[in-house]
Amino acid sequence: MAIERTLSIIKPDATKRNLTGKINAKFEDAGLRIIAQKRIQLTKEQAGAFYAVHKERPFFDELTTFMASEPVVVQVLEGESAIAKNREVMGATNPADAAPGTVRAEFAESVGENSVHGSDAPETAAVEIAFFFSSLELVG
Ligand code: DAT
Ligand code: MG
Repeated sequence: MAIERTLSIIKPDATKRNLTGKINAKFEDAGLRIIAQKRIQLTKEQAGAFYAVHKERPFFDELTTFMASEPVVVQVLEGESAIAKNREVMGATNPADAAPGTVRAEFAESVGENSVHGSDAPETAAVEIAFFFSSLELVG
């Protein structure tokens, strides 16, 4: 067990429905601390760079168009086992499979418009945090 940092994104379907506060409450209730946060509008190119790992997937165009469709809130969450804990709070990628009480079970609209992103491993968390934040913006 260790204190970790993970990159979270509150996606366009959720910012559009004014759900940022409700989602943040779930993170904080789970013991995750929001140590950096900003609201930004991604271009389709920036969304593509962030999700480059998925560029060969059939849903890549849909995903990047969606991520650039409305503002997103990017944030860094810190806490004990923050990467796995955040994935637990998020729930499964497809909201139909997400456990009750998770962000995706409560708020996601579909597998594509699923309200939140969370890093999946320490290596990807480091790269994804650096994609959006400088070290001076991380106030733990
Ligand atoms: P996660 O966001 O749970 O880490 P992922 O990394 O497999 O899931 O996929 C990244 C995003 O791509 C996911 O949040 C929504 C979109 N996506 C994944 N599978 C999809 C599908 N079958 N159809 C449409 N969008 C999909
Ligand atoms: Mg993923």
